[in-house]
Amino acid sequence: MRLNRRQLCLGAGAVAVAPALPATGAPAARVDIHAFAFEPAHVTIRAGESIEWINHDFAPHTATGDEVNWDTGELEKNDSASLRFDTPGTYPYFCAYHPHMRGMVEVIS
Ligand SMILES: [Cu+2]
Repeated sequence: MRLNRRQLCLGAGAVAVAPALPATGAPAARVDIHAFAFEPAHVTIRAGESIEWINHDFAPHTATGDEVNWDTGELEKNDSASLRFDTPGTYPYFCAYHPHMRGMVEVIS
């Protein structure tokens, strides 16, 4: 995945360690971004597993945590990004360009 300047700044300013890190290994789940929606909108993985987001729209999208402490960076059409979640919890997220686009990552132990 590509780290951009905005992500690096977010990382440096975050109080806690970002809950999502670059993926290692194959993703355990995939979220398709299609017609301005995350599909599926709710994904459950185990701690240490990764999720891959793929944008199928012409419009750019992101998956950005509600606390803005993690995101995929901008995904153009056919771009993908994978992030690993190590800590159990629920991580609601949105698209930075279209905040009505909502999703939820649930990480179980
Ligand atoms: Cu979007």
